[in-house]
Amino acid sequence: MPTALITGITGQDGAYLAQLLLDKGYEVVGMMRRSASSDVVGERLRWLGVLDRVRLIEGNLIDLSSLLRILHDVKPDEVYNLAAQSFVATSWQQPLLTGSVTGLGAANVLEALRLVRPQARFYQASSSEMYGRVQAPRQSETTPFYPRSPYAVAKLYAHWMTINYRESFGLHASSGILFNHESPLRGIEFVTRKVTDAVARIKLGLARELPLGNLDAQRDWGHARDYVRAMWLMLQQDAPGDYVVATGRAVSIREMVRIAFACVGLEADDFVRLRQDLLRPAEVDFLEGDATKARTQLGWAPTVTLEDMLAEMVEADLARHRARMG
Ligand code: NDP
Ligand code: GDR
Repeated sequence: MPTALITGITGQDGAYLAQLLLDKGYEVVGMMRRSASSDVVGERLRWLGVLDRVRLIEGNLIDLSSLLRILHDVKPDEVYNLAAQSFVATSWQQPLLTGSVTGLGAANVLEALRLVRPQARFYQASSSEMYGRVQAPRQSETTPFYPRSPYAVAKLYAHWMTINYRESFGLHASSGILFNHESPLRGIEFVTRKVTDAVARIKLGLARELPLGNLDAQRDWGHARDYVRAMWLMLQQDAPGDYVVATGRAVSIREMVRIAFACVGLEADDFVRLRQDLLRPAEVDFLEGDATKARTQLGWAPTVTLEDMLAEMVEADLARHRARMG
């Protein structure tokens, strides 16, 4: 039975990846940072019904000694580095923390791997945010990067460190350049989940409006369950590499909001309020990925449309709020 170590197992992707690997017969070990609310941090794993099947181990991306200890004890065959300060807006408020965790944190994992477990295969959670002010109409593995936030700059450092450790030390280190992916387990601060949660509350009479920032930005949105499958596929290849994972369809925030409200028969325009303070200091206006390499080399393709995903998210948020109302 292969063993996988997942950093960031308590996040959206960590939970779906843990479920996928358990279904494939892996022993799954998740690194979790110490929290004063440890009773709730496993909520996503519980929601998927896998909390009791994973082994959780305490550590932190910015504590190299904890990573060395964990790799030494767990002896994983595969390491998925999903942990990060992942919210772009926060990265302007906490740029140094974002650099430490999202950037240097990845270097810590790579360094620990090189020293303790160089035979393990490594996955780095890179991001379409690295394209920022896009240099090509559709972004692929060969499109130059132009990061537009402290988060994206930190991810770019981690991305190049992954490539550098592959080339310098021969590590089987791959980088997935994943475009936005969502699910009912998406953090509530990200725009899709913020919207579906508001749609549910408005429908149930618990809220009357939805404050939003830039509605003109466009994103290429897929489903997290599809995207964690691409992560796993990357580590099953004989040679490591970098892969764009995307649907190839860009949709504006405005249109996404319209689709989400339509799920419950409401008009978005009646509820959306524009708020200047939700605009970002620098915006990524447009992202649309070209996942040809993932399709041809990994045999990967997305299976869920934006419409179906938003419907699933709205349903889940309605169920959550109904349960709370009793
Ligand atoms: P989440 O924000 O849901 O999860 C982030 C995880 O990182 C959480 O488990 C969090 O723990 C953990 N974490 C944060 N700081 C530390 C730390 N110092 N030490 C250890 N763990 C830490 O992110 P997603 O699941 O959405 O994304 C997974 C990864 O993929 C991230 O690296 C993200 O940047 C990247 N990515 C995501 C995309 C997306 O659209 N979702 C697209 C491209 C890349 P806790 O629960 O304690 O907060
Ligand atoms: P993003 O996701 O920044 O693309 O990063 P987010 O959902 O936060 O923003 C998407 C777009 O929506 C606009 N927007 C708003 N965003 C939020 N969060 N809240 C609002 O009220 C709002 N109004 C408009 C934003 O300006 C932006 O243009 C996500 C994260 O998961 C990263 O970790 C990951 O790397 C990238 O996706 C790919």
